[in-house]
Amino acid sequence: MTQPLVGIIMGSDSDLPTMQDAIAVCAEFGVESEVAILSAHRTPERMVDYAKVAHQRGIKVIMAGAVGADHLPGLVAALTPLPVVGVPIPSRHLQGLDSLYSIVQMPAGIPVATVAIGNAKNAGLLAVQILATYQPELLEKVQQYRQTLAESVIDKQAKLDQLGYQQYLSQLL
Ligand code: RP5
Repeated sequence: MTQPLVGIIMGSDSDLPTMQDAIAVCAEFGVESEVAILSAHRTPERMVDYAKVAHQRGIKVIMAGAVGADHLPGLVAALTPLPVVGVPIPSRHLQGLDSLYSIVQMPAGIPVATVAIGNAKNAGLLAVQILATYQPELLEKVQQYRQTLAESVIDKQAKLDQLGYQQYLSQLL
């Protein structure tokens, strides 16, 4: 196993069902990642220890998922010079709006690049793209990925033209 370049952290194991999409993206692009459960409110010292030295261990970008008023992404961003991507985890009572506001509304000076509620996949892709800025092979993979996205839309159009919308819809359901 090589040195992980991406740190994927979350407040609890209950965030893992959402954050697994970020882990999967890293694996898909062949980017080594490490996964840690670090709670800003239950294990604040562990969070501080992790964030302060992550860059010295070779981590290049951190993804942090949290629910509600848990300020894990913002606090970690305050403790590290690395880019931090925040993932607002869907919450039971406020459907993740609380998580979104708590992560995205960082005051000036300490940014957290925040993705959509529950969209750990985009967090993973953003982390990969950050690494791709200095890794030409990874940049190539990102471009190939974009190409497959574009082709999937073109394939859908061709199928829609062939089937008509009613038959197309019946196959979707
Ligand atoms: C936060 O508390 C985490 O982000 C987690 O989503 C939330 C609730 O944790 P559990 O009660 O599910 O362990 O730290």
